Amino acid sequence: MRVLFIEVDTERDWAVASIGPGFLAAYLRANGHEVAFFRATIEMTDADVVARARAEAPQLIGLSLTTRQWLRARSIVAAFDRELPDIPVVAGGLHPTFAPEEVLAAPGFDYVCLGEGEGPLLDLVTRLAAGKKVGLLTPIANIWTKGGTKPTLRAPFEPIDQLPFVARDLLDEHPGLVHMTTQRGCPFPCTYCAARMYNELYDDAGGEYGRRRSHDSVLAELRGLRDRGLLSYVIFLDDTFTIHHPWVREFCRVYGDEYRTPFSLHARVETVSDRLLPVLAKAGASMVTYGVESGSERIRREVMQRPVTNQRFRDVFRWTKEAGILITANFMIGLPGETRDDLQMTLDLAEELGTDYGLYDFGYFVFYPYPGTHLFKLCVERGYLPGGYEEMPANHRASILKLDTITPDDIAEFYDRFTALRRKLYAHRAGKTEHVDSSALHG
Ligand code: B12
Ligand code: SF4
Repeated sequence: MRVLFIEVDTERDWAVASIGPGFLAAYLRANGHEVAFFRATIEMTDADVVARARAEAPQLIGLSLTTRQWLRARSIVAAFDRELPDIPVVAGGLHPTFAPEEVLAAPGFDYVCLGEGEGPLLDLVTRLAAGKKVGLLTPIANIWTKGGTKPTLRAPFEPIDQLPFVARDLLDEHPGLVHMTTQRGCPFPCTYCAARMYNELYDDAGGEYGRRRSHDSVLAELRGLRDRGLLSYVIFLDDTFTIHHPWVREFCRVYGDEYRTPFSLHARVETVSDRLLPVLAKAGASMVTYGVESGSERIRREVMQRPVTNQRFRDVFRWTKEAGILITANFMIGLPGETRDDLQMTLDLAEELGTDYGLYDFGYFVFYPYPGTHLFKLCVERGYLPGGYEEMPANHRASILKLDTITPDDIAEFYDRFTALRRKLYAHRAGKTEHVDSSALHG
């Protein structure tokens, strides 16, 4: 069967397309199916996307959707419904997983995949290829059919090493700039995070969502790329690369000996130490992204479930700088319970880390409550979400919430002050030309 994956770009073209379809495509190919891919760039109208999809002659269309991508995807799929009604559409990823009823209610969406997609999508494709129906009487675990009831969930894929390497032709990478994932799942409980909700989803299904590939598997994938001359910089996309130090140390030992190709990673300050950072640096780590999120310890503790002190950020940033690794960080403003004082603390901490503790660059985002998260539920319960919020884009630059402690104007003011601070930081290090990869600065 021929499955077409479409990457739905939102405000600008992303350097890398969704990783999920990259894995799904590899799995389908390994099982004898054909895949195609294209990017619905922002210039394309819905009619353009329809024309391109028609030309690809798929038998199934698959979309991977974050909440940010949802509104545009809905419009595109409505056009499919009118123009290509015979081609079924399946959606997966975070938004369909945590807002499945909303997705299935929209015209043109036939199936939603809940959670991890390899096994469920293969089952769906096999069933459709054989001309069989999928529905109430013939359910597939994880696949929710339009008009059907919520499916059961199968346990996460094990052993994870048996998944084929991601289909890189679907990622749209710049040659040599390699995006890698070594793990799935994150053990931390951040209340704003959609990614970690997969862990909770699977609590009910049995099985642990958190899994990490073996060194052999990761190194073999890198070796294959190097041998084809395609390895000049590695971006580890794992939510927290530095979980489980024995894994990280052994990885650094082998990677450092064999590759020493520069790489970037994401980490939480609780998961690094003054001993681990030099090990990472020696292996080739050139940049690390930390989530700071708030400068208010109260907000981090009471609202975000991130009970770490500001002093820990200062220490870890200093150690990272001393190890010779560039630091980027992400900040968030506009959370429930925040006051203007909290916003000021966040701005102050960003400035302090930038001026005195080696922060090289940062991203700053206005909080948007993602379906499925704890903060989404809190916003619903407290009436912070306005009527019709589903139609408002998740753009991270302006707040859609009606909070009782700060106004949208307060948030907009601090957003502008973050913009000014970032400009100041750039001016501060003007003349330097180091490369910062775009994935490091997303929220
Ligand atoms: C790498 C990454 C990026 C990359 C690539 C994007 C991508 N989607 O892969 C880049 C830098 C482009 C990016 C950008 C952004 N990102 Co980002 N990103 C990630 C990150 C760290 C890893 C994704 C990944 O590698 N997943 C690994 C694969 C294997 O897992 P998966 O995507 O879940 O896919 C599996 C299943 O979901 C399912 N599945 C997925 N798609 C499909 C499709 C079909 C048809 C089926 C059947 C199944 C299926 O099967 C897959 C394989 O098992 C995640 C965090 C995370 N852990 O997901 C955040 C995350 C996805 N990003 C997020 C955000 C907010 C953004 C930005 C909005 C940032 C910003 N503020 O501007 C942008 C928006 C991008 C967009 N177009 O909407 C949020 C999304 C929250 C939400 N509910 O929408 C996340 C969850 C981070 C977070 N903690 O909140 N991101
Ligand atoms: S924000 Fe980062 S550390 Fe927190 S749960 Fe999500 S992925 Fe894990």
